[in-house]
Amino acid sequence: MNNPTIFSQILKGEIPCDEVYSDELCLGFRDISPQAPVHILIIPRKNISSLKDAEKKDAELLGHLLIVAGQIANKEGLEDWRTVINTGEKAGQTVFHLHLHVIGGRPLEWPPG
Ligand code: DGP
Repeated sequence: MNNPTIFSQILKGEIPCDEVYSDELCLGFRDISPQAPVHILIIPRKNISSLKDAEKKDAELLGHLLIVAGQIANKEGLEDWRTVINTGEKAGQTVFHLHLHVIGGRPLEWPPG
């Protein structure tokens, strides 16, 4: 069973967010602690803790999140951007509701820290 997180509360409207996108499958909003001029999170409405817990039946949903990432980046005027999914604590995941970061608006280094 997946524990509810702060993102569940955002989805329910219990905690406000700076929303940039919404549809029946996902919500996009600005990160509270932006690491670049554009830093947006896309979260599925379905409570999946992390990519470790995604199942084959989630394939269409996961594909949808990527398509939405491109649409949001386009709307934000980004020509180049990075999509990140941190999976697990040692990879930097702090909120255990699957989410995709869309980061851009400045040059991004590689490899990440
Ligand atoms: P990660 O480290 O990949 O689990 O990313 C979690 C992100 O969520 C982190 O960049 C900060 C952001 N975040 C945490 N709490 C909130 C919140 O209440 N509102 C918003 N907008 N972002 C949040």
